Amino acid sequence: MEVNNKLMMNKAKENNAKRVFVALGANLGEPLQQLDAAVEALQKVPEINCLAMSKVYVSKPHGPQNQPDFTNAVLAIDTTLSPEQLLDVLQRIEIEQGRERHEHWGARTLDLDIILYANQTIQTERLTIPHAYAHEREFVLQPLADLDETLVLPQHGKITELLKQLPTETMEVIRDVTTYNR
Ligand code: A4P
Ligand code: MG
Repeated sequence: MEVNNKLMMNKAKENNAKRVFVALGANLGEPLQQLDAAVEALQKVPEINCLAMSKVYVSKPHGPQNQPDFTNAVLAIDTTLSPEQLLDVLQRIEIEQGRERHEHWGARTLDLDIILYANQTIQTERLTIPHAYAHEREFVLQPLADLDETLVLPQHGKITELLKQLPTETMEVIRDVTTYNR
């Protein structure tokens, strides 16, 4: 089903929740199933309302090259959780889905990153929001654009402008629909 951004915006206002975008990534096991399982797990959290999942993309790893290609997507949610509470939930799901941590920027069964939390800029020991590398990653910005082309990354600008500098053609679309998950 196509995403209706207006509908999404109205909902956030109604229940006073924050609109948040979570990046999903995996390159071990069954990556696409890992992403879908993560969305299902997030839907089960009472304080989280999953609104829409972007198209799903496969691309070469940024960083160390001696690892499998990554599967990536972005999920739009509304949540009443604080950024730290949401991070706790994401890390719990990463662990429950068997994530193994080896090297920085290395292979993983599931990586869940908070890309945007409303229009807030956050810098704490545990959290950098917007995500520190979002502005230079086509595998984050293109799925964000699938969900809402008008998004702006605080301090970096419009995602459509940032995307013009990036090699989006190198990504393969493996699921060509933006889906509601309710
Ligand atoms: N942290 C800080 N800010 C955030 C945030 N906005 N969201 C902290 C989530 N976590 C945040 O992360 C380490 C710490 O980051 C967390 O404990 C949290 O407090 P991590 O996931 O445990 O470890 P990491 O792998 O060292 O870092 P990170 O940042 O998740 O890795 P990246 O930057 O996501 O890089 N290439 C392709 N094509 N696709 C990919 O998805 N991913 C990576 C991983 C590299 N190359 C890739 C991809
Ligand atoms: Mg992470």
